[in-house]
Parts: sequence; C-alpha cells; structure tokens
Amino acid sequence: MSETQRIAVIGAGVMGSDHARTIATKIHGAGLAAVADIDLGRAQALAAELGARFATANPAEVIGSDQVDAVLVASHDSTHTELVLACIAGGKPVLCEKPLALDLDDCARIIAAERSAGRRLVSVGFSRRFDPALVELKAALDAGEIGRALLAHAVHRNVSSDPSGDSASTVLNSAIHELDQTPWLFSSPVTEVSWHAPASTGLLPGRQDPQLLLIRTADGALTTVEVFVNAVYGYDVRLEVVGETGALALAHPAAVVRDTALTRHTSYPADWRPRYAAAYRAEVQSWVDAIRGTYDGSALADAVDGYRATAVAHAVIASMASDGRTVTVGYPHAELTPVAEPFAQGA
Ligand code: ISE
Repeated sequence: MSETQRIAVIGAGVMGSDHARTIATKIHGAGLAAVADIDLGRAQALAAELGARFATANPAEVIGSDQVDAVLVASHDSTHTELVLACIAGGKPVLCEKPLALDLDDCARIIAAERSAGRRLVSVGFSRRFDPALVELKAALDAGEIGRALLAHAVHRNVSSDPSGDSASTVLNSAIHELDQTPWLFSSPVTEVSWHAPASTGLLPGRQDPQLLLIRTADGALTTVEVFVNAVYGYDVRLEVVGETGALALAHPAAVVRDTALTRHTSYPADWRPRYAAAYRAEVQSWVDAIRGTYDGSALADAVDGYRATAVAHAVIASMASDGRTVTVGYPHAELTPVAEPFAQGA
C-alpha cells in the first residue's frame, strides 16, 4: 500500500498546528484531510489556511470518516487514551503526542487493544529520537567512540509554562522526553529514580521549578535531568554523555554567532518548534512511510515505549511525594509486549 495518506490532526493548538503545517507542506505521500478541535473556530481557521477538506469540533467524526486514513493526536494530554483507543477500534494508524497516556493502566489498555487488532497501529511522538544531533550522538555512543557510558547530564529548560500545571505535570508533560530519551540512548531500561527540589523560582507559584531527577539505567549509568519549565531566558535543551574514554555533547544549536560591539552572542528560540523542526518532520515522514509500507517504522516509539515512559514518570512522582526517596521502577504489566506485525500488514 503506497497511496497518499489522508491525515487528520486532532488538536489545533501549538503542536497540532505545527504538525498540520508540516503534513500539508513538507511530507511526501501524505496530505492534510481534516482538523478537529474543541474550539470549532480554531479548527476551521487551520483547515482553511492549509486546504484541509473539513473541520469539526468532534474528534469521533474524523476518526470515523472514510476521508481519513490515519490520525495524529495532539490534543490535551488527558484526552489521549480515549482518542487512541478510538483510532485502534476504527483500524486507523495513530501518531499520538507524548505522553501516550497519563495513567499506566490506560497505557496497558492501549497496548492490549492494539494487540487484539493484530497489527501495529500506535506510534508515540517521542520526537527526540529523530533529532539529527541526538541521532548522531547515539550512533557515536553505539560505535564505542567514548567506551562504556558512565553518566549523563541532561538539561531541559522552557521559557514559560502553562500556569495551570503542577509539579507532577512537569514530569508527565516535559521531563517525559528525558524519561524516554535516557533508556533509548543507552539501550537499557530505567531501574530506579529519585526526585530532588532545588530552590524554586518565585515566577511559577504553586509548583516546584526547577526539578532535578536522578535516573539509573540497568547498565549502571546514572543520568541527571534538570527540568526547568519557567526558565525565562530561552528554550534550551542540553545533553552530555560521559564515557570511559571520552565525552559526547550536543552543541548549541543556534546557526549564527554574532560578534558586535565588543560582545559575542547567539540566540535561543522561544519554544521547541524551531529547535526540533527537523525532528518533527523526520518523525512524521517516518510514520507516513511506515503506513505506506515503504519503511518498517522501527525508529518510531511504539505503545510499549509510551507505557515505559509513563511508568518511569510515576516512579518519579512517587519519589516527589516522599521527599526524594529512591524508587525502584516497576513495569507491572510486563506481559504486554510490542505488536510484532508491521504497520502496513492487513492495510
Ligand atoms: C512540550 O509539550 C514539548 O514537547 C517540548 O518539547 C518540551 O520542551 C516542553 O517542556 C513540553 O511542554
């Protein structure tokens, strides 16, 4: 199967709009068919701007439509479970933004439903896996360029954050990237975590910000993660991996260094979209290629990856609730294995 895929985007907020633009203008083998958003006006405006066939406030309408082949879910985190389950029930491949679900039992329900469907339908938007710089870093690590990895330092700073969030949502919505990135990078599952509170900014009342996480993987490596969602000065994501014979770090991604008036400076983006534009595009293209049967989809995070990241997030939140106690990460639904069948099978 390799016809052009008609994609619907659910959620016309910051990320949904960005993905819709990418699909409409940059993806080979796909087109934007529909937009759904609880705010009908917002859905209609985006659909009109990008030439999508229809807009609706009802996501069930796009999932059930015979004008739609596949669905990208970028609505509020709390809506993911039911939308992904509806896509599986309708036999439609779905790329769901992270987190796959806020609750571990919901992740398990999704995995079980996908297994009953008998083919790969679910992918999770862990877009870091497609960041060219991070992919290069992982390849160098895997090639043994720095020997065995011993530890890593990750930094994740946003300019500002949704004031309605809390300390737990920082973990489930933001740090979740590092909770997927770390085991993926080291090809080793997270075994234990602890959560720590530095002095907190006064600019985000009611929420611990920044937070410091320690993540141990089964290979023994220890990763520090600073997640600071109201860091004000710029969107800044860093990573350094220290090995037995060297270190690997992501360079500052700004393309231009300015030397003027006796100073040198580079700039930061205001949010993640410019920093990860290439990653989002590569991720969506890989997803479309996998649906069309021209790629096996192996780089895309699957439902089990989504489950594992949510499991680690809940261990971090348990540590948060107990003043930084080290928590062993349990994967209580261990019997749930990924769907082995490829995307295009039976399509
Ligand atoms: C947001 O949802 C993202 O995915 C960004 O990459 C991340 O930096 C931010 O913290 C999240 O809220």
